[in-house]
Amino acid sequence: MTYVPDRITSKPGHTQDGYGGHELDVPTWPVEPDRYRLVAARACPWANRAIIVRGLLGLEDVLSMGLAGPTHDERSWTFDLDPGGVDPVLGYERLQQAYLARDPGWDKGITVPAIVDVPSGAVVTSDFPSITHDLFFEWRDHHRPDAPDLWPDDCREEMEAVMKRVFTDVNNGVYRCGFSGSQEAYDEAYDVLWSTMDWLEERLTDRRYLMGDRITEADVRLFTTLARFDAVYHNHFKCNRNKLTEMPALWGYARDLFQTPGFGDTIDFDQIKRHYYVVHEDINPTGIVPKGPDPSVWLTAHGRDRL
Ligand SMILES: N[C@@H](CCC(=O)N[C@@H](CS)C(=O)NCC(=O)O)C(=O)O
Repeated sequence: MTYVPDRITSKPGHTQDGYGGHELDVPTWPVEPDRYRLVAARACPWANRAIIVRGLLGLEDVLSMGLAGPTHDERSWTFDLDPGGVDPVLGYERLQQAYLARDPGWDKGITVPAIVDVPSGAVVTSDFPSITHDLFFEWRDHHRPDAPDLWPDDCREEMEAVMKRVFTDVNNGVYRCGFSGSQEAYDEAYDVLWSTMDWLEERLTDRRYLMGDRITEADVRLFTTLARFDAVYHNHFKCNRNKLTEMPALWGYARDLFQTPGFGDTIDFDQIKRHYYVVHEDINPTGIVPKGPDPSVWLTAHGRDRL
Protein backbone atom coordinates (compact mmCIF):
# COMPACT_ATOMS: atom_id res chain seq x y z
CA MET A 1 0.00 0.00 0.00
CA THR A 2 1.20 3.48 -0.68
CA TYR A 3 1.40 6.51 1.52
CA VAL A 4 -1.53 8.82 0.95
CA PRO A 5 -0.27 12.33 1.62
CA ASP A 6 -3.59 14.02 2.30
CA ARG A 7 -4.31 11.73 5.22
CA ILE A 8 -2.31 11.35 8.35
CA THR A 9 -1.33 7.78 8.07
CA SER A 10 1.37 5.30 8.65
CA LYS A 11 1.40 2.30 6.39
CA PRO A 12 1.27 -0.08 8.09
CA GLY A 13 -0.26 1.79 11.01
CA HIS A 14 0.73 -0.81 13.51
CA THR A 15 3.40 -3.43 13.21
CA GLN A 16 3.91 -6.10 15.80
CA ASP A 17 7.53 -5.13 16.36
CA GLY A 18 7.23 -1.41 15.74
CA TYR A 19 9.71 -1.51 12.89
CA GLY A 20 7.83 -1.12 9.65
CA GLY A 21 10.67 0.33 7.65
CA HIS A 22 8.32 0.85 4.72
CA GLU A 23 8.30 4.61 4.77
CA LEU A 24 11.40 6.17 6.24
CA ASP A 25 9.70 9.47 6.86
CA VAL A 26 6.61 7.94 8.41
CA PRO A 27 6.92 6.54 11.91
CA THR A 28 5.39 3.22 12.79
CA TRP A 29 3.84 2.37 16.08
CA PRO A 30 4.20 -0.97 17.82
CA VAL A 31 1.11 -2.93 18.72
CA GLU A 32 0.67 -2.39 22.43
CA PRO A 33 -2.36 -3.05 24.60
CA ASP A 34 -3.85 -0.01 26.38
CA ARG A 35 -1.77 2.45 24.41
CA TYR A 36 -4.09 3.55 21.60
CA ARG A 37 -7.61 4.84 21.31
CA LEU A 38 -9.90 4.29 18.38
CA VAL A 39 -11.83 7.50 17.79
CA ALA A 40 -15.00 6.83 15.87
CA ALA A 41 -18.50 8.17 15.41
CA ARG A 42 -21.57 5.99 15.19
CA ALA A 43 -22.77 8.14 12.33
CA CYS A 44 -19.91 7.42 9.95
CA PRO A 45 -19.85 4.29 7.78
CA TRP A 46 -16.05 4.23 7.53
CA ALA A 47 -15.74 4.47 11.30
CA ASN A 48 -18.51 1.90 11.69
CA ARG A 49 -16.26 -0.66 10.00
CA ALA A 50 -13.63 -0.20 12.67
CA ILE A 51 -16.17 -0.35 15.51
CA ILE A 52 -17.53 -3.65 14.16
CA VAL A 53 -14.13 -5.25 13.52
CA ARG A 54 -12.80 -4.24 16.95
CA GLY A 55 -15.82 -5.93 18.53
CA LEU A 56 -15.81 -9.07 16.37
CA LEU A 57 -12.14 -9.63 17.15
CA GLY A 58 -12.62 -8.99 20.87
CA LEU A 59 -10.16 -6.10 21.05
CA GLU A 60 -12.27 -3.96 23.41
CA ASP A 61 -10.00 -4.65 26.38
CA VAL A 62 -6.77 -3.66 24.65
CA LEU A 63 -7.90 -0.84 22.37
CA SER A 64 -10.21 1.69 23.97
CA MET A 65 -12.74 3.65 21.98
CA GLY A 66 -13.91 7.25 22.05
CA LEU A 67 -17.04 8.34 20.24
CA ALA A 68 -17.64 11.74 18.73
CA GLY A 69 -21.21 13.00 18.47
CA PRO A 70 -23.06 12.99 15.16
CA THR A 71 -22.87 16.70 14.36
CA HIS A 72 -19.98 19.13 14.22
CA ASP A 73 -18.81 22.46 15.38
CA GLU A 74 -16.88 24.61 12.90
CA ARG A 75 -13.79 22.50 13.48
CA SER A 76 -15.41 19.13 12.77
CA TRP A 77 -15.94 16.25 15.18
CA THR A 78 -16.42 17.01 18.87
CA PHE A 79 -16.75 14.85 21.98
CA ASP A 80 -20.07 16.40 22.86
CA LEU A 81 -21.57 13.07 23.95
CA ASP A 82 -19.10 12.85 26.83
CA PRO A 83 -19.66 14.51 30.21
CA GLY A 84 -18.39 18.08 29.96
CA GLY A 85 -17.85 17.61 26.23
CA VAL A 86 -14.39 16.12 26.83
CA ASP A 87 -13.10 12.69 25.85
CA PRO A 88 -12.26 11.12 29.21
CA VAL A 89 -9.04 9.46 28.05
CA LEU A 90 -7.59 12.03 25.65
CA GLY A 91 -8.87 15.08 27.51
CA TYR A 92 -9.82 16.63 24.17
CA GLU A 93 -12.95 18.50 23.18
CA ARG A 94 -12.33 18.02 19.48
CA LEU A 95 -10.73 15.36 17.36
CA GLN A 96 -8.86 18.19 15.65
CA GLN A 97 -6.63 18.44 18.73
CA ALA A 98 -5.24 14.96 18.03
CA TYR A 99 -4.47 15.91 14.43
CA LEU A 100 -2.71 19.08 15.58
CA ALA A 101 -0.73 17.08 18.14
CA ARG A 102 0.65 15.04 15.26
CA ASP A 103 1.11 17.99 12.91
CA PRO A 104 0.63 21.53 14.26
CA GLY A 105 0.15 22.79 10.72
CA TRP A 106 -2.55 20.25 9.82
CA ASP A 107 -5.14 22.05 7.69
CA LYS A 108 -6.76 19.13 5.89
CA GLY A 109 -9.64 16.88 6.84
CA ILE A 110 -10.40 15.92 10.41
CA THR A 111 -11.87 12.51 9.78
CA VAL A 112 -13.07 9.49 11.67
CA PRO A 113 -12.05 6.78 12.18
CA ALA A 114 -8.70 7.67 13.69
CA ILE A 115 -6.30 5.74 15.87
CA VAL A 116 -4.76 8.03 18.47
CA ASP A 117 -1.62 7.33 20.49
CA VAL A 118 -2.78 8.11 24.02
CA PRO A 119 0.60 9.07 25.60
CA SER A 120 1.36 11.70 22.95
CA GLY A 121 -2.26 12.48 22.09
CA ALA A 122 -1.33 12.33 18.41
CA VAL A 123 -3.17 10.70 15.55
CA VAL A 124 -1.39 7.57 14.36
CA THR A 125 -3.52 6.99 11.31
CA SER A 126 -6.84 7.95 9.83
CA ASP A 127 -6.56 5.56 6.93
CA PHE A 128 -9.75 3.55 7.31
CA PRO A 129 -8.86 0.55 5.11
CA SER A 130 -5.59 -0.03 6.93
CA ILE A 131 -7.21 0.39 10.35
CA THR A 132 -9.39 -2.71 9.99
CA HIS A 133 -6.66 -4.56 8.10
CA ASP A 134 -4.21 -3.90 10.96
CA LEU A 135 -6.74 -4.87 13.62
CA PHE A 136 -6.93 -8.26 11.97
CA PHE A 137 -3.34 -8.91 10.93
CA GLU A 138 -1.20 -6.92 13.35
CA TRP A 139 -3.29 -7.27 16.52
CA ARG A 140 -3.67 -11.05 16.15
CA ASP A 141 -2.02 -11.88 19.46
CA HIS A 142 -4.79 -9.99 21.23
CA HIS A 143 -7.83 -11.41 19.42
CA ARG A 144 -10.32 -13.41 21.43
CA PRO A 145 -9.76 -17.14 20.96
CA ASP A 146 -12.84 -17.72 18.80
CA ALA A 147 -12.45 -14.57 16.69
CA PRO A 148 -13.72 -14.98 13.12
CA ASP A 149 -11.28 -15.27 10.26
CA LEU A 150 -12.24 -12.06 8.52
CA TRP A 151 -9.57 -12.44 5.81
CA PRO A 152 -9.60 -16.14 4.86
CA ASP A 153 -6.62 -17.19 2.77
CA ASP A 154 -8.55 -19.52 0.53
CA CYS A 155 -10.69 -16.81 -1.04
CA ARG A 156 -8.55 -13.72 -0.55
CA GLU A 157 -8.15 -12.85 -4.20
CA GLU A 158 -11.86 -13.04 -4.94
CA MET A 159 -12.68 -11.20 -1.73
CA GLU A 160 -10.34 -8.34 -2.64
CA ALA A 161 -12.07 -8.06 -6.03
CA VAL A 162 -15.51 -8.05 -4.41
CA MET A 163 -14.42 -5.42 -1.87
CA LYS A 164 -12.98 -3.26 -4.62
CA ARG A 165 -16.23 -3.27 -6.56
CA VAL A 166 -18.29 -2.72 -3.41
CA PHE A 167 -16.06 0.19 -2.38
CA THR A 168 -16.09 1.94 -5.74
CA ASP A 169 -19.71 1.46 -6.73
CA VAL A 170 -21.54 1.17 -3.41
CA ASN A 171 -19.62 2.43 -0.34
CA ASN A 172 -18.27 5.36 -2.26
CA GLY A 173 -20.87 5.13 -5.02
CA VAL A 174 -23.66 6.48 -2.82
CA TYR A 175 -21.49 9.53 -2.02
CA ARG A 176 -20.80 9.99 -5.72
CA CYS A 177 -24.55 10.10 -6.33
CA GLY A 178 -25.18 12.45 -3.43
CA PHE A 179 -22.42 14.93 -4.11
CA SER A 180 -22.38 14.91 -7.89
CA GLY A 181 -22.06 18.37 -9.30
CA SER A 182 -23.83 17.72 -12.59
CA GLN A 183 -26.74 15.72 -13.91
CA GLU A 184 -24.37 13.63 -16.04
CA ALA A 185 -22.15 12.74 -13.08
CA TYR A 186 -25.19 11.81 -10.99
CA ASP A 187 -26.73 9.69 -13.76
CA GLU A 188 -23.48 7.84 -14.24
CA ALA A 189 -22.94 7.20 -10.52
CA TYR A 190 -26.57 6.10 -10.11
CA ASP A 191 -26.32 3.58 -12.96
CA VAL A 192 -23.05 2.17 -11.63
CA LEU A 193 -24.50 1.90 -8.11
CA TRP A 194 -27.58 0.02 -9.23
CA SER A 195 -25.82 -2.31 -11.57
CA THR A 196 -23.63 -3.38 -8.63
CA MET A 197 -26.62 -3.57 -6.28
CA ASP A 198 -28.24 -5.94 -8.82
CA TRP A 199 -25.04 -7.96 -8.99
CA LEU A 200 -24.96 -8.21 -5.19
CA GLU A 201 -28.62 -9.20 -5.09
CA GLU A 202 -27.87 -12.06 -7.43
CA ARG A 203 -24.70 -13.08 -5.60
CA LEU A 204 -26.51 -13.19 -2.27
CA THR A 205 -29.45 -15.19 -3.55
CA ASP A 206 -27.73 -18.52 -3.09
CA ARG A 207 -25.07 -17.72 -0.50
CA ARG A 208 -25.53 -16.45 3.00
CA TYR A 209 -22.57 -14.06 3.04
CA LEU A 210 -20.52 -12.43 0.31
CA MET A 211 -17.82 -15.09 0.43
CA GLY A 212 -20.06 -18.05 1.21
CA ASP A 213 -20.96 -19.42 4.59
CA ARG A 214 -18.81 -17.26 6.87
CA ILE A 215 -18.61 -13.60 7.73
CA THR A 216 -15.57 -11.78 6.33
CA GLU A 217 -14.25 -8.23 6.12
CA ALA A 218 -16.18 -7.92 2.85
CA ASP A 219 -19.47 -8.28 4.73
CA VAL A 220 -18.45 -5.69 7.31
CA ARG A 221 -17.73 -3.23 4.51
CA LEU A 222 -20.99 -3.79 2.67
CA PHE A 223 -23.08 -3.83 5.84
CA THR A 224 -22.18 -0.31 6.92
CA THR A 225 -23.55 1.11 3.68
CA LEU A 226 -26.66 -1.08 3.64
CA ALA A 227 -27.48 -0.07 7.21
CA ARG A 228 -27.65 3.57 6.09
CA PHE A 229 -29.37 2.93 2.80
CA ASP A 230 -33.07 3.49 3.37
CA ALA A 231 -32.58 5.92 6.27
CA VAL A 232 -30.23 8.23 4.39
CA TYR A 233 -28.89 7.31 0.95
CA HIS A 234 -32.24 6.55 -0.69
CA ASN A 235 -33.47 10.07 -0.04
CA HIS A 236 -30.56 12.35 0.93
CA PHE A 237 -28.17 11.01 -1.76
CA LYS A 238 -30.94 10.37 -4.34
CA CYS A 239 -30.16 6.65 -4.56
CA ASN A 240 -33.83 6.00 -5.07
CA ARG A 241 -34.38 3.41 -7.77
CA ASN A 242 -35.73 1.31 -4.94
CA LYS A 243 -35.32 0.80 -1.24
CA LEU A 244 -33.11 -1.85 0.29
CA THR A 245 -36.26 -3.42 1.71
CA GLU A 246 -37.38 -4.09 -1.86
CA MET A 247 -34.40 -6.31 -2.70
CA PRO A 248 -35.17 -9.68 -1.12
CA ALA A 249 -31.68 -11.19 -0.94
CA LEU A 250 -29.87 -7.99 0.05
CA TRP A 251 -32.52 -7.09 2.60
CA GLY A 252 -32.44 -10.56 4.13
CA TYR A 253 -28.65 -10.44 4.16
CA ALA A 254 -28.58 -6.98 5.78
CA ARG A 255 -31.02 -8.05 8.49
CA ASP A 256 -29.09 -11.29 9.06
CA LEU A 257 -25.94 -9.26 9.76
CA PHE A 258 -27.84 -6.63 11.75
CA GLN A 259 -29.12 -9.37 14.05
CA THR A 260 -25.63 -10.86 14.47
CA PRO A 261 -23.87 -9.68 17.66
CA GLY A 262 -21.33 -7.00 16.80
CA PHE A 263 -23.26 -5.52 13.86
CA GLY A 264 -26.72 -4.14 14.69
CA ASP A 265 -25.62 -3.15 18.18
CA THR A 266 -23.21 -0.64 16.61
CA ILE A 267 -25.98 1.11 14.67
CA ASP A 268 -27.68 4.24 15.97
CA PHE A 269 -30.17 5.40 13.36
CA ASP A 270 -30.83 8.72 15.11
CA GLN A 271 -27.14 9.62 15.09
CA ILE A 272 -26.77 8.45 11.50
CA LYS A 273 -29.65 10.60 10.29
CA ARG A 274 -28.65 13.61 12.32
CA HIS A 275 -25.13 13.49 10.94
CA TYR A 276 -26.02 13.39 7.28
CA TYR A 277 -29.06 15.64 7.27
CA VAL A 278 -27.57 18.28 9.57
CA VAL A 279 -23.88 18.31 8.57
CA HIS A 280 -24.43 18.32 4.80
CA GLU A 281 -25.92 21.80 4.68
CA ASP A 282 -25.16 22.09 0.98
CA ILE A 283 -27.53 19.30 0.00
CA ASN A 284 -30.03 19.71 2.84
CA PRO A 285 -30.04 23.45 3.62
CA THR A 286 -33.01 23.31 6.02
CA GLY A 287 -31.23 20.78 8.24
CA ILE A 288 -34.52 19.01 8.78
CA VAL A 289 -34.02 15.39 9.79
CA PRO A 290 -36.67 12.96 8.52
CA LYS A 291 -38.56 10.98 11.13
CA GLY A 292 -38.71 7.70 9.21
CA PRO A 293 -38.20 5.02 8.30
CA ASP A 294 -39.34 2.76 11.13
CA PRO A 295 -36.17 0.97 12.33
CA SER A 296 -38.10 -1.96 13.83
CA VAL A 297 -38.16 -3.64 10.40
CA TRP A 298 -34.50 -4.53 10.96
CA LEU A 299 -35.53 -7.03 13.61
CA THR A 300 -37.95 -9.02 11.47
CA ALA A 301 -37.21 -12.63 10.50
CA HIS A 302 -34.75 -12.95 7.61
CA GLY A 303 -34.78 -16.69 6.91
CA ARG A 304 -31.17 -16.67 5.75
CA ASP A 305 -30.12 -19.55 8.01
CA ARG A 306 -31.48 -21.93 5.35
CA LEU A 307 -28.52 -20.95 3.16
N1 LIG B 1 -12.37 10.78 4.24
C1 LIG B 1 -11.76 9.69 4.88
C2 LIG B 1 -12.76 8.58 5.13
C3 LIG B 1 -13.48 8.76 6.37
C4 LIG B 1 -14.48 9.85 6.22
O1 LIG B 1 -14.73 10.40 5.14
N2 LIG B 1 -15.12 10.18 7.33
C5 LIG B 1 -16.05 11.28 7.30
C6 LIG B 1 -17.31 10.96 8.05
S1 LIG B 1 -18.31 9.73 7.29
C7 LIG B 1 -15.42 12.43 8.02
O2 LIG B 1 -14.86 12.27 9.08
N3 LIG B 1 -15.56 13.62 7.45
C8 LIG B 1 -15.07 14.81 8.01
C9 LIG B 1 -16.13 15.59 8.64
O3 LIG B 1 -17.29 15.12 8.71
O4 LIG B 1 -15.82 16.72 9.10
C10 LIG B 1 -10.68 9.16 4.03
O5 LIG B 1 -10.87 9.23 2.82
O6 LIG B 1 -9.71 8.68 4.58
